[in-house]
This record gives sequence, structure tokens and C-alpha cells, in this order.
Amino acid sequence: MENNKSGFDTRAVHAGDFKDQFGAVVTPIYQTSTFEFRNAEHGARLFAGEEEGFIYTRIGNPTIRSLEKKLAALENGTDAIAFASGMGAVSALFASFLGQGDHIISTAAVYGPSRGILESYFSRFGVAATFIDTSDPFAVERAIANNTKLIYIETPTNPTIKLTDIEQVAAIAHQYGIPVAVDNTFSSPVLQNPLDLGADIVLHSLTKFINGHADVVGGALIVKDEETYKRLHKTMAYFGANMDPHQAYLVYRGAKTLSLRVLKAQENAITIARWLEEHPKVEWVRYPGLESHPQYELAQRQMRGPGSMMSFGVKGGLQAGKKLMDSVQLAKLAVSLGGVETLIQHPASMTHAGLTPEARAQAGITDELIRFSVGIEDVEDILADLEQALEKI
Ligand code: LCS
Repeated sequence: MENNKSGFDTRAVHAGDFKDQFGAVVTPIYQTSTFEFRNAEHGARLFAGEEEGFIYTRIGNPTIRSLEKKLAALENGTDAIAFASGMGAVSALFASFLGQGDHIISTAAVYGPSRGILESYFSRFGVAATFIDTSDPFAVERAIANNTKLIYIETPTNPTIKLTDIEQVAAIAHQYGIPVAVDNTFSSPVLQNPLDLGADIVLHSLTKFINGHADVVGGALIVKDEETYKRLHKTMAYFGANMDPHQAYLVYRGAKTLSLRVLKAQENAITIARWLEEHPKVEWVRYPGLESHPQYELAQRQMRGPGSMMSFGVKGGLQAGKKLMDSVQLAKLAVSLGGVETLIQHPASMTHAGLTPEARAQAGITDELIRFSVGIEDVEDILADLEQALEKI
């Protein structure tokens, strides 16, 4: 039986298991929208929160609950809430903490839509947002105002691979009584646990490493106290970005092999980053596992490993970058990341194309920047693919 002192992989395999009457080893898919009450009193007690149980799948479901308990165990939290997508989780987080006249501080280079939703939607409801380079904790302190209600950081950032010192930002924020939420998608709980570093909430796009097989979109918020859980859960149930039981089952299954996948991809990535750094057609490589990364020391301290996400610039800028993407054969030209397959993409024309050129420049997304999500294929095959594609530039 796993418990919260069990090792990471034991928790990944067993945490959240739901015991049914038949002794199923795997949590079944409870494909039901609603749950029958034993009687009127039972229904009343469930609605009043006086008894644990399930009412309606938008509010909760055993398969979804299993996944939530597993995610909480992997992030050393007390509870978690699953969402239909990572953006469902981002929206619920912001809607839970921000109202008319409030202010949020966020990493300038957060995932494009996480910034876009503040600029295009929350701004309409009187919420002000300041986007800064949170890799400088003093810039965070300078941005704090009387009405700051949340600090939202992403580390490492997508796709600029910049790190923020979670411990330092949390210490500053807490002096002012401001909660800190961290998008931990890029590291996964295998490599970094923000709650242990002082953060209050962790966000994941489950679409990425945690599901890991590029076949599900999903998101989650992980918390360490009951009050925050209730606040976020209420928003999820009201706004309706709930996960579906079948979706939950797939993520639950994928999460069991999380560290095997993350560590193999990371091993590949370390070899590839070093190889790219020596390549004559490559201008620069940004990867937290390279001594050349400006925050190499922070990466060593904060992360248990550098992961498998990197960005690099090819000599020849935009045109050379496009040529590279049109020439790769094994690596797939696609957005998303963190799956078993190697993916390559060009943020300036794809994921971050919706930002203004100024916002892109502020976020460090230069035209030649290529994002590379290293998969678990044989490293020799990924290198051979890159070599033949770089030759064509
Ligand atoms: N946070 C990060 C760091 C992400 O990379 C993404 C999606 C999200 C949140 C949103 O999650 P979703 O709703 O897609 O599950 N990132 C994507 C990317 O880099 N390419 O396509 C999607």
C-alpha cells in the first residue's frame, strides 16, 4: 500500500487507486453523468457536504477523483482539481483569485494564452496585470501593489527556458500576504515540486508530460490546504471546465510511467543539447543542463534535472529556421510537448504568433528561436535526423 512517504514511482503507480466491489486492480472508468442517491436524506447530506460521495460528474466522479489524488501525491499537495484542459485550470485559477480592481503579477514569457486571457478578458472585468521578468525576484517585489492578489510564474518558461527562483519569489510574496501559483508543466513533478519550495498552488497542463502520449488534453491545479481547494473547486464546478471520466482514465494511466519517460527523454536531451552547442549551423542553445545557461546554478539547486525541453537558434534566422522545420523527418512539426515523440516548432509563427511584436520581444521570443521537445526515441536516430536537416540549411 502506498502512502505519502512512499517513493515517487510507487506513488505514481498506486496513489489514487479506487477500490471497487470486484477488486479491479485499475480504477475503472465511471462513465456516468449522475449518481443515484440511496434516499432523500442521503442526497441532502451529499449536497450539504456532510457525507463524502458523488452527485454529478461536473462536480466530481470516482475516476476523476482517482487522478486528482494521484496528482496531489506526486506534487506533495493535499488535494488537486482536474480540468478539461490546462487553460481550463488557468482560467479557474484567475477567476478564483481576481476580481474588479485587483492586480496580478506574472512572468512575461508565460505560455501565450495564459497571458492573453489576462490581457483580452480579465482586463474587461477591471483586473490589471503586470508582466515582468520574474527571473529577477527584486523586479517581483517592485511590481507588488496594494491590490496585488496573485503572483503567477512559469518556470522554466515556454519556450524561452528562463527560470524563476520559486523559493525567493514565494518568500517575497508571503511577506505581503500574496499567494504564489507556479505553472510546473515544463518540469513535471519528477524534476520540481513547487509546493515544497513555498508555492501555494501548482498548475499543470496534463496534456504534456503527465499524460505523455499526445492523445489527451487536460489540466490540473494542486493545492496544499483545504480552503484553497474549496475555492478552486467551486470555480471549476460553476464554470464547467471539468474533466471527463474517460479523459481522466487516460491521464491516470499515463502518469504511472511518468518518471520512466521524463528521465529517458532527459538523458536524450542532455546528449542532444551538447551536440547542438558544438554544431556549426547553430547560433545558441538554451537548456538548463548546459553550463552556458545563465541560470545553470539555479537549475542545479531548484530542479532535480534539466528536463527535455530546449530552444535553440539556427544561423540564418527565420528562413534557416523554416528550412530546418521543413527538413526534419523523425521530429514532427507540431505544437505541444512532453510526449514520447520528439516535436519541433517555431513559436514566433505558431504558439506566440497572437502576441504583439513588442510583447514577443519582451518575452524573448526571437524570430530564429526553435523549440525542441525531445522524446524517448533512440538518441542516435534523433541526432541523425537533426544532422540531415541542418545540412540542408
Ligand atoms: N501551460 C504551459 C506551460 C503550456 O505549455 C500550455 C500549453 C498550457 C499551460 C495550456 O495547456 P492546455 O490547455 O493546452 O492543456 N502549451 C502548448 C504548447 O506549447 N503548444 O501547444 C500547447
